[in-house]
Amino acid sequence: MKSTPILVAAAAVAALVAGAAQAATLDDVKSKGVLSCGVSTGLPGFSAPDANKNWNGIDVDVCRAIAAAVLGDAGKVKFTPLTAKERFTALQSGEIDVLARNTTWTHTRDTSLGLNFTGVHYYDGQGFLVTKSLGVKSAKELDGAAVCIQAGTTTELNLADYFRFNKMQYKAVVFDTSEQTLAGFEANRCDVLTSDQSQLYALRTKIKNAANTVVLPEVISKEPLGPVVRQGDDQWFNIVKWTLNAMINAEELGVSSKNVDAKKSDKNPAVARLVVGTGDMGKKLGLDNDWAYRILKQVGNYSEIFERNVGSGSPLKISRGLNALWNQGGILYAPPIR
Ligand SMILES: N[C@@H](CCC(=O)N[C@@H](CS)C(=O)NCC(=O)O)C(=O)O
Repeated sequence: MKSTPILVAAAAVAALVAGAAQAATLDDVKSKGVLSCGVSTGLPGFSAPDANKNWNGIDVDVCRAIAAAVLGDAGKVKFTPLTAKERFTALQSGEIDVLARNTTWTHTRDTSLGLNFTGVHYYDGQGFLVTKSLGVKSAKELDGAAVCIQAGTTTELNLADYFRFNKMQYKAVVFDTSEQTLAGFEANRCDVLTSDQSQLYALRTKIKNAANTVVLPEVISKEPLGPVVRQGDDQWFNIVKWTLNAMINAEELGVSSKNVDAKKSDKNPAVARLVVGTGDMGKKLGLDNDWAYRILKQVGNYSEIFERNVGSGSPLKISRGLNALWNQGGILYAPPIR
């Protein structure tokens, strides 16, 4: 078939876009001297600014770990707060280098947006928060409820599936940020607030009358949350993926921010590959061989980032559950560094 001018032009644009997508993010980040990380507008435990405008959370620590690996300094991160609706465009357009914003890995997002999920740093699932006075014990009793929800999320899609499948009606009351969603719930604009369960715990820490609310037992979806990059830059994809894997493997190997210096002389070859970079593990990523040492020294292993942000050392007090290591009753399993 002979190509029409329009087809030729379209192919040229596609080639340009592909070329742009292949631009080395690693080089960009190094020349900027800072990592641009897309986070939420404020979600305790995941990504939220404190009174001094310092960002904290498990997503924030993933950003810091990448900066430690790539730039040598976990502090060299510029955080860009994004609503659910804005987040993918910000990554596609190059405004951010990586998205770490409690974002669920789904088929559609991984295939049709020009983006790639690099792994899972928190296994979540969608739940429901109600006031005790509603007198409801199960989500199956929510027929006819008004539901506060955030736009542009998997939450919206799962809610529609769940109610349709269970032959129930609902009225969606839709907001753009979690702050607005919570305010809507507290102002009785809805009977129920639904979101990822971790976020219900996070929001509960902000509710004035938290003791009058209850999280219902049903978990209606799988929400594997992970960092996202653009398609077409395999080196950057590898760096983000192995930053996460380094933190998980470190927990498994008993290496933490506290003992990483002592572990430099450990006899276990797996520990040496991680903290000394034996086998040129850093070079294979396009980094230096101290990449993982810096992640662990400056940010910590997975257990440290979990506990301080969402676990026992945080107001959320979430137990490890599914997010425990595979050999400790959970499903966290990182491929080996070798
Ligand atoms: N994991 C789900 C939900 C993500 C989401 O945006 N959840 C809201 C519910 S609380 C949130 O985090 N808001 C934070 C914000 O407004 O910036 C997804 O990827 O679609």
